[in-house]
Amino acid sequence: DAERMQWWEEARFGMFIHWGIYTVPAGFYQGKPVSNSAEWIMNKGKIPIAEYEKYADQFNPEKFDAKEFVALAKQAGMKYMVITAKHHDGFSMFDSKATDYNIVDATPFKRDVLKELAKECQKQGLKFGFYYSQAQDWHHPGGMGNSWDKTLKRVSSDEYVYEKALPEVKQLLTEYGPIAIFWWDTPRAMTKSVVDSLHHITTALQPRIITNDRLGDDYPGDHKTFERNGPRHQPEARYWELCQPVSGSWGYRRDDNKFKSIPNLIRNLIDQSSKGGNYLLNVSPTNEGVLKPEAVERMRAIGKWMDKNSEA
Ligand code: JFZ
Repeated sequence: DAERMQWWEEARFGMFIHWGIYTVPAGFYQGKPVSNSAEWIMNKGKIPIAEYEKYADQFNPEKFDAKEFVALAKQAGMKYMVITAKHHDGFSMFDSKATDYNIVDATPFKRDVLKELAKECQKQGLKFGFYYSQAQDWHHPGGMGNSWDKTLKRVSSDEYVYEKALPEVKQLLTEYGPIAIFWWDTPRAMTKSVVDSLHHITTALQPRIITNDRLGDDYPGDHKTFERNGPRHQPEARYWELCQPVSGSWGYRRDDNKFKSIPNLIRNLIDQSSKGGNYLLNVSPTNEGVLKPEAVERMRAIGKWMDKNSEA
């Protein structure tokens, strides 16, 4: 186990990417800003499924270049990358076989960005992994979390997992090369048997995979996850990670200018790593597929600091 965790323990710094069709409304619904992180807009704005689906028609991030993203992460000194394969809104950012509600079948863009990033990470020597919202799915009638769309004809959560989550997880672990990390999020009350299945399929298909602690109660995973300004003291856990957005929101919203200062980011990195933890710093690609210049500037500055301070 220690051997499996070795690269992760030495990595210290990774890139988190929250990207989805919520970058089309980019924090605004019916002309008004919707509070909270951009990827929650469907929930916070109580947007009906049929209406939210239309954002997919407008999602065409033609400036996206996987090579540039991976190179930027590398240059910043990051050793791994974790991207949202499916967030709570239920939209699959890859060529899902389980649903047409995905980036290839439902957008004019038609490119599998996860495949592009997986290939590029392998080429440039970065570890690659997926964030996957296993419990919340506001688009599927068995997914959890959607209490506002009364047109949803409810089915059981098990049905959702067997129809969508399990097949998608299986696909992500078999068609995208070596997957270093599976990052679960927001556990909710699902039956023990489906949670067990999600866990077993993940470790069976990629035995060296590293998982976080957000699958469900019975699964502490390999490492603990802390959020934003979470504990900065030395936690008891041997393996832990602090995740934080570089600005105010995980997903891109056009009014988000709360970029953390460069000294603050460098201090956070030193703080985590000196206490034995990893720092997963989130960036938010826009609906054009690029990062805001403020984010790029910060990655480059961290990289410069790394170069200057690393031993020859
Ligand atoms: C979750 C998501 O809901 C959010 O959109 C984002 O993806 C983030 C990384 O994870 O939000 C959480 C989950 C757990 C805590 C806080 C926010 N927590 O434990 O404090």
